[in-house]
Amino acid sequence: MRLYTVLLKNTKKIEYYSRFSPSPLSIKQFLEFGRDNACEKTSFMFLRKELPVRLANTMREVNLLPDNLLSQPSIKLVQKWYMQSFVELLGYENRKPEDPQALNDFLELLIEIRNRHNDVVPTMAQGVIEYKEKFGFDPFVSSNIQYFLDRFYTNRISFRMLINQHTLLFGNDTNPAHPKHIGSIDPTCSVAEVVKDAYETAKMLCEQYYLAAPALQIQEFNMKQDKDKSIQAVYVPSHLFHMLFELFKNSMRASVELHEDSKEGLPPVKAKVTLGKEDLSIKISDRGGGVPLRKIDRLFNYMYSTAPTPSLEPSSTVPLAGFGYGLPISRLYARYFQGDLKLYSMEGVGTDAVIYLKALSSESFERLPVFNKSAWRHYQTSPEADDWSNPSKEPRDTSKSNYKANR
Ligand code: P4A
Repeated sequence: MRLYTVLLKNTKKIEYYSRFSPSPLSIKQFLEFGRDNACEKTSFMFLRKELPVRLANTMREVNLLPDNLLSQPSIKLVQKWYMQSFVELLGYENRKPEDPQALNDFLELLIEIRNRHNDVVPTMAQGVIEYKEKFGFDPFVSSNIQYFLDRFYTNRISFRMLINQHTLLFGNDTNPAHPKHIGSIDPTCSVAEVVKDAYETAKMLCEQYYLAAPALQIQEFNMKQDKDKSIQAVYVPSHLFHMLFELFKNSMRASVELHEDSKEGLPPVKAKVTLGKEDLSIKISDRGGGVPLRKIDRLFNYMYSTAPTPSLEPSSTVPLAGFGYGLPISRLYARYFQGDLKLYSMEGVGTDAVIYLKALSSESFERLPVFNKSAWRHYQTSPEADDWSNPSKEPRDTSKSNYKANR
């Protein structure tokens, strides 16, 4: 086939698959499917449709980004990876699930795709840097990027979740360290253990860099199960670790930098794990001096927190940078299964960070972006005049002719 025929065919396929909405699964469904004699054929038949649907939905949305951003080489590279993976998955549209070769090839392909997409996050970040260097910080483009990357990275988290479940359940790489796990899910995940684990890992980095680290105090309140029973969740421990590790790095950095020269020593970082009927909540509290409310949003802003120094290497100079995309992506992990991550800071004293998870695995449905008219509209709106007053312009000095037109 000639090149444009191939391109036309792929465009048509993306259009076709993007018209389906992704099918969200709950942790309970992941668990039940993986537990009772999981069927590779069933998984294959679900994924050969669902993975292209999820890819196509996000690829349509990439195309809505501003041209100045889309034309950056890093973004082009990411688009190429997505297109290649999409086309490779289409190769299974007509394969027979009864053919063991098809199942094996499919499993290999999923591993290849996972590896191909390993560096999507730093590469997209590089694209944002390239854009910022050429065009500067633009609040309108920043809010576009915020909306887009939140959806794009959520899609990526979900895509990897599906791939990991399939390869862990049906590959020979079944997790020998965690025989109880169902794919990447721990049906009896001890939350306090993950808290300790994330703390210890952050502590090592903190001590390397600052030669000191705050202590940890953990408290548990199990208000649902046996009061003296330590709190368990049905959850993906790696997701929980990712979020907690990020929060501990931030708390340690703030604490050490505030108390470096004080004689009283470092105040401990406190973790409180609670379980109610609906929520499982984890609070990480520090006395690191806090962040003023005005600056809290910036901690979650992709464009703002992308360092202007272009370097794709892992920043070995500041091991506790804790930044880049740590917080915004941690919040996406929490929201992915219907939870959330919030910062409550009191300037001058310290910060409480709370991770909220659903207590019930039957309520933890994947929260997935859908490409539709409403999403499309988000990229079309032009910057308008603010509909709230701007304090810096008031009171107006009517003696001089400095009235500002509203539009
Ligand atoms: N106070 N509190 C936090 C930070 C400061 C904080 C902070 C100065 C700011 C930036 C940063 C790391 C820490 C905290 C806990 C959090 C988040 C912020 O979860 O104590 O990295 C750029």
